[in-house]
Amino acid sequence: MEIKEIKALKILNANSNFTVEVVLNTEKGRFRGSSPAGESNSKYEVNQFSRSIDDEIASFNAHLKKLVGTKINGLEDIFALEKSLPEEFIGGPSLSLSYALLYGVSADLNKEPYELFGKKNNVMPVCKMIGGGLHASGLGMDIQEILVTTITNNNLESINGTLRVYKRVKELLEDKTDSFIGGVDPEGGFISGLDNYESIKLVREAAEDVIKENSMDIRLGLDFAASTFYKDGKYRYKRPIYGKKELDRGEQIDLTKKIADEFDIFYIEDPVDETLAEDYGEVLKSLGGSLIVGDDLTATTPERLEKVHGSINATLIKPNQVGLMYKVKEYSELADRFKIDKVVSHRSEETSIPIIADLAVGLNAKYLKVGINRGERIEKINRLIELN
Ligand code: 2PG
Ligand code: MG
Repeated sequence: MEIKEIKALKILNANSNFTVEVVLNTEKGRFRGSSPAGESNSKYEVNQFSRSIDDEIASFNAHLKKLVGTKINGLEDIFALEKSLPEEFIGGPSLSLSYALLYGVSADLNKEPYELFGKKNNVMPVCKMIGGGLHASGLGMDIQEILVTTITNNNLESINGTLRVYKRVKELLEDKTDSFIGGVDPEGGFISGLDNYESIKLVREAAEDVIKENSMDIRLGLDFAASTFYKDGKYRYKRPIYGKKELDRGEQIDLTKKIADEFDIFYIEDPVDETLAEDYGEVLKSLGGSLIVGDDLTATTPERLEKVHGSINATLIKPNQVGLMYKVKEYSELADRFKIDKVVSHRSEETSIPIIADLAVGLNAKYLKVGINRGERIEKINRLIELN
């Protein structure tokens, strides 16, 4: 495939902030890649832009002009191009370019994007029910996400079950609170107005209702995003869970165990501060039957996973945390080597391309973490259905 024309432009992401899109023309047509952003970011992830977005795009366009005429024939050529990019473009620009090239190359080879990576797997969605933390502008729970997944080998069945719980959560919120008027966060999670404990209890109740009606195995998850409320050595809850507002490290580990036991939590993401790998390890020791998931801890960065792999048994893969697809692939292979389950994930400020569904399938991830409401999330869910 030859790059005939290529340019970068400013577009809006799904949280009404600007990001970069790369538009590529080849003899097969026009292909677009764009990069998402996060509202709660890890200190270990790359910055999306190294200067103002307008300056970044102007400078990136000057670089892209030099790529016209370049031949890209497969994944290895994309990786080589990534390695030749000046450091200043690593982040939003590099990932948008790689995504556009992934689409262009797969069309050229008459393949689906996931086929460039490998094996097709039956990936199950992990979906957000209720949002809090920075995703709810500090107005809801301290915990960032209450999630639901199902244990089945059929992803359409899984999407169905998850959707049923989501709709039941909505009904229960309507019944039980006066303040709920249907609002959702950028990922499609409801903003409940209930505190942490009551919100988890409500999702448990919704899941039980669906389990009873459909005899499905439905599991609950939490993304604490604990770094967002860890300040000066204490976890500071606005809405205490078991009566205490300020928790030290040991108390947060105990709280995680207690709440996981009480509500049978299967998936536990970032329960402690991102810098405290040994505390993840403590959680893993006592809750090893659940998935202890590193996100802010690991930031899709191979060097981080090398360091902390012993303290988790699952990890998110968010390509824009590292900005380069060759690093994403390296990270994914490293996770396999350490026998760590992989969860490819959306960001709060997504764009509308469904590429992460292809990546989840191609990288042989167990799960795709994604919202089950809002158009840009539904794009990914629908692509998963298509690849079933
Ligand atoms: C997370 C993500 C996605 P953000 O913390 O797991 O849910 O949120 O994109 O804001 O980092
Ligand atoms: Mg997270």
